Parts: sequence; C-alpha cells; structure tokens
Amino acid sequence: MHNHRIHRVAKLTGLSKAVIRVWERRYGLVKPLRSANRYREYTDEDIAFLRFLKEELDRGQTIGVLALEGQNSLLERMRLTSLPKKEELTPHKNLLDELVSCLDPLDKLRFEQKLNGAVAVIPFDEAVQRILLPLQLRVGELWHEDRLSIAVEHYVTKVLQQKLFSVMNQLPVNEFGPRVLIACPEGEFHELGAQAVAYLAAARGCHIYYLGSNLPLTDLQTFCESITPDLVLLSLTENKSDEMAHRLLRQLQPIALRWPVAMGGQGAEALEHLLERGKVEVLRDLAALHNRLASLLSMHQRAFH
Ligand code: B12
Repeated sequence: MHNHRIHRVAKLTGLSKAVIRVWERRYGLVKPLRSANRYREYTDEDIAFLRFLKEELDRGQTIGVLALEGQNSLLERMRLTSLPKKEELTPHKNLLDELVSCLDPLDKLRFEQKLNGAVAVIPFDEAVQRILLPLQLRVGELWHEDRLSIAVEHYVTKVLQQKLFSVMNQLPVNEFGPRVLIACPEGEFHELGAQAVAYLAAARGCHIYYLGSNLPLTDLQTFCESITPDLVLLSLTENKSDEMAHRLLRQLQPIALRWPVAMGGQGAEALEHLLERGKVEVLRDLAALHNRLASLLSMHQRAFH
C-alpha cells in the first residue's frame, strides 16, 4: 500500500487533476490525506475507487447520481464487482529485464532501488501481478536453467516475500470478514502463489489464516475443525504423478465434504478433472479468484444483514 500524488493518480486513472479535485470538493467522494507539506496523497484503494467511478460514468451514469448513492455503498459495489484490467495483469517486461540484469553479478543496491521505485508508483495489486509474480517466475526459471545461483534466487525470493508480507501486515484485520484459510499441500514448496492469493484476499476484506507451504492435509483438517473456514484456498505449483494426485485427492475428500475448498496454480490446473470430481473447485487464474472472493463476500454480507 502506497500513497500517490495527484499527477500520478491522474495518469493511472485517466481522469484530469481538475476533475479529481472537483469530485473531492463538490461531492466528497474521494478524500485524500494531506502530506506534511499539504500535498494530496491518495491510497491504492482511492485509485481503484476513482477508476471504478470512471467506469460507471463510461457506462452512462452521472456523477451526481453516484454521489447520492454515497461513498460506502459505492465502495462496497466496487469491492464486489471490479475486475483487474488486462493491462494491470500483463508483466512489466522492460522492468523485469532491467531487474534481472542486476542479478549476475548481484548489484543489490540497484536491484532494490529499481524494484522499490517501480512498486511504489503503481497500486500494489497491480505490482503483485505485473512485477512480483513474473519476477519470481523469471528468477526461478534462471535457477532451473543453471543460469543463476541458488543464493541469488533465495535472496530475490525473500525480497519478494517480505514485500508481500509487509504490505499485507499493514492491512487492517477484518475480524468480521469471511474466514479464508490459505496453504500449500504437503510436498509443495513453491510459495509465492499462495502468498499473493493471501494478500489479494486480505485486501478485499477477508479474514486470512495463512499457513504457508508444505502443510500435511491431516493437520489442515484439524485446523479447519478449530476455525471453521468459509473457504479453503490451496496452491499447487508442481505437477503431481497420478499416484500422488490420487493420494492428494483421498486426503482432501473429508475436508472438501465439510468446507468449501478451491485450488489454484499450475499443478491444480493439470488435475482439474480429478479435483472437480472430488468436489474441489479449480480456480484457473487470479481473475477467477477475484470472482470467487466477490461471491464469498457478497454471501457473507447477506448473511450478516
Ligand atoms: C520459482 C520456481 C522455483 C523457486 C521457488 C521459490 C519459492 N520458495 O517459492 C526455486 C528456485 C527455489 C524452485 C525450487 C524447486 N523447484 Co521450481 N520452479 C519455479 C518456477 C520457475 C516458477 C514457479 C512459481 O513460483 N510460479 C509462480 C506461481 C505464482 O505461478 P503458478 O503456480 O502458475 O500460479 C499462478 C496462478 O495459478 C496463481 N495461483 C497460484 N496458486 C494459486 C492458488 C489459488 C487458490 C488461486 C486462485 C491462484 C493461484 O498465481 C499465479 C499467478 O500468476 C517453475 C517453472 C515455471 N516456469 O513455472 C519451477 C518448477 C515449478 N519447479 C520445479 C521443481 C521440480 C523444483 C524443485 C523440486 C527442484 C529441485 N530438484 O530441487 C525445487 C523444490 C522447491 C523448493 N524446495 O523450494 C518444477 C516442477 C515440476 C513438476 N513436477 O511440475 C518446475 C515446473 C520447473 C520445471 N520445468 O521442471 N523452484
């Protein structure tokens, strides 16, 4: 989560600075914080909200009618419906090339300056999908091809994990949100997908229990009994042999019969038919995750009102 100045907000939303100021003054829809020197500072959510308002206008709505609906109701609608745009999902190729060029030999200072600089100027959701996940993929591939040392790979992986956790830890814990448990099953050590999923669910208002990599499913079941999750999300990156896949499914069955379970990641996609027969939903990408969370949040809201 970062604060952005108005000129960047204008660039990121396609709205002019004048319009953004008028909407603040006249309708009070987005109220930025002020820095020590009185500059307006907008959060990632403010930017998402301005984009949402612009989409509503593009669909023929008027700003006056939106203002009457009120900020709370609009924010709720935004959280439930707005999907990331295609350009917010495509990897930031030039930046990734530059970052990778800092790794062999390792130029730590340049790498971190470039990464921090790039992540700070776009909403964090977008940074996760355009920079952090693709960078993990590139660096992992370089190691797998023997073109990067495991030490440098570990260094980058840790930087990425720290970034995700530090932003996630700044989010307020929504203790009344739907309880979502996230983990990787036993034998799965590729963790960044699960971490990204945890961040995205926390940012949308879920109450997260993040259990990380390599979790035996018997322990997962015991844990579910104690917290009664509204949704269990598992991340599987590696492809399983047939025998391992059947074992995984056998262990998942008793869990999936009692709580909603969904799986994502390359390994889950490869097992789609098997998993769906076993009542485990497969989410093919982060857009599918977004839709699944939207329906979870709206069901949860209805149950509480
Ligand atoms: C990065 C990487 C590593 C890093 C892992 C760092 C870490 N701690 O996470 C390092 C270099 C350490 C590594 C190690 C190994 N790796 Co590796 N690794 C990769 C690589 C390059 C990328 C995997 C990754 O992290 N992808 C990023 C995730 C986020 O992508 P994803 O799973 O597709 O998920 C996407 C979506 O589906 C979604 N998603 C993910 N989870 C979920 C969950 C839900 C619920 C939802 C909705 C969405 C979702 O998020 C992502 C969005 O883009 C792949 C090759 C490749 N190109 O994919 C090999 C790969 C996965 N690794 C492989 C192997 C074998 C290993 C090792 C076992 C090698 C060894 N001999 O030691 C070790 C074991 C892991 C370990 N002990 O850490 C093999 C797996 C083979 C197989 N059977 O499938 C692969 C495919 C490489 C290969 N071609 O052989 N690896």
